[in-house]
Amino acid sequence: MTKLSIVVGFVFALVATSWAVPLDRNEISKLKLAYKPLANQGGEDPDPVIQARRNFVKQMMKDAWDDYVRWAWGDNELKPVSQTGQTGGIFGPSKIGATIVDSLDTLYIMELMQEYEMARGYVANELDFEVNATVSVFETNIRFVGGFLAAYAITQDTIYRDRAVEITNKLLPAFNSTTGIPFGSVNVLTGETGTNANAVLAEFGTLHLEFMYLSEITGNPIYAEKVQAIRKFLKEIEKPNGLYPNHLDVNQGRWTDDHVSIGALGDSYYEYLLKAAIQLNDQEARTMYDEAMDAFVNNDLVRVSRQNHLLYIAESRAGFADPVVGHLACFAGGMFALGAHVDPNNANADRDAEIGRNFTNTCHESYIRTNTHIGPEIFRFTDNLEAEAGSDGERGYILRPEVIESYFVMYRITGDSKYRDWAWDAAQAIERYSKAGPGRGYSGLRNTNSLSPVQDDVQQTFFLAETLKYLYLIFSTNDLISLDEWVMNTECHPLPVKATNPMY
Ligand code: DMJ
Repeated sequence: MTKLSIVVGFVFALVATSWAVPLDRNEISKLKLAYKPLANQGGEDPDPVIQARRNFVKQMMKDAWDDYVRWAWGDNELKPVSQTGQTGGIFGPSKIGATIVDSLDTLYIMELMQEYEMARGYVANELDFEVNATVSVFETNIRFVGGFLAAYAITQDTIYRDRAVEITNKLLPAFNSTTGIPFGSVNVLTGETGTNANAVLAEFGTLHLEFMYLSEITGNPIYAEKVQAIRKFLKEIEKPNGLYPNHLDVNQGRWTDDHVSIGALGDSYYEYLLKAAIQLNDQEARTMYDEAMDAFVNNDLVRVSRQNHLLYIAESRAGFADPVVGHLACFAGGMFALGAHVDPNNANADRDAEIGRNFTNTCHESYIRTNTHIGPEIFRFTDNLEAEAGSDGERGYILRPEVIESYFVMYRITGDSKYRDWAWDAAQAIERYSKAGPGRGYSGLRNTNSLSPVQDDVQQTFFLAETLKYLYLIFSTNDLISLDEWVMNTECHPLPVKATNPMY
């Protein structure tokens, strides 16, 4: 048992013994102060091979971070080939250090403390949200709000709570639609939302974990009210054949397409239903999650390939199954398995455990069938293709985490060492083909089948927030960010589970 588990256990025992009498907010604060922040808690596996792999991943993080610091400090992303910073895109023309905020908890968990202190200093003294920029509400929530909240939860440093409040308040004007479902983007200086009312399920459906926790730690109910209104709307709206289309008009309150996907545009909505159930024992969320997963199965979207019976989850267009899977969808292997693991008495537990295990295997196949052993952005199932991209345009890799994320969840749940081996194979491939040069950062690839692939010259922030954190944790012992006490937001920022973690 680690020191962290002992302290958590002791504090939790204190809470549990006084469970019969509700605690007031002051008493809870005292308990939270007694909780030792997560630092130097080990998590080191006794096996020297695993230790070496973990150290290797830590060095990857150091290289990615150091190169960003050297060439792009304060910019949102590093261009590791050009050795310069990149702004624009999801955070508009802002320079708000997205890589720094997304990296805070990874640096802390990996005990890169000098680097962490530098990142904290930026958040405390340099980061300025008073910029005339239109940002994605979803991306700002999962990377900035989620990044701050996880940093707050694992360090108890209130600077992160305060900055989470500041940026979330700047997102609130986005909720001024007829339905209360937020517009996709908002100007953080003026509060203007633009006129595009067509919103994405995976965007307005991926706010719940952060907003509920923010209300808890501030005592301000406004954030919880916003996401509870979204939940109510989605619970009540008619879903064709039980399926959620990917787009909705936030003023008219009606679906605007008939495209359904557990990958791009839909993905993290389903993830957050399950994770809200874990975070808060939210039974309504669990029921909606179960109904959504049943709909994928009952509409014949969970299929097997003709060649080798590889299980995959098809998309649906105009009521017809489209046998295509995006890299983004590969998080769902871990999701199905986690859903079965946390609720073993659920009527679908055996089915979902099987889907989780088999779909993770299929995503692994998409990796090992390329020449680089890095999987493509899109893979297909036809008479001629099995878990392979259909064109060069589908063969890119932008440092995404989802396949490694499912390996991590499967390893934590099953203890099967093959998931560590698969993760190691992917880590070595990334080191070999995505590294921009010795000691430098990492880049996406244009074609995962080429043995000398062209690099896309972007080091995505989620590489440091997610891909490297999942790799580090799979080579750590299970008590480092235990899944009994923490639930990962969709950007791999750990948030406390209310029933077991005194930091909730
Ligand atoms: C991340 O920002 C999150 O995981 C999100 O849910 C999906 N896309 C990227 C990574 O691929």
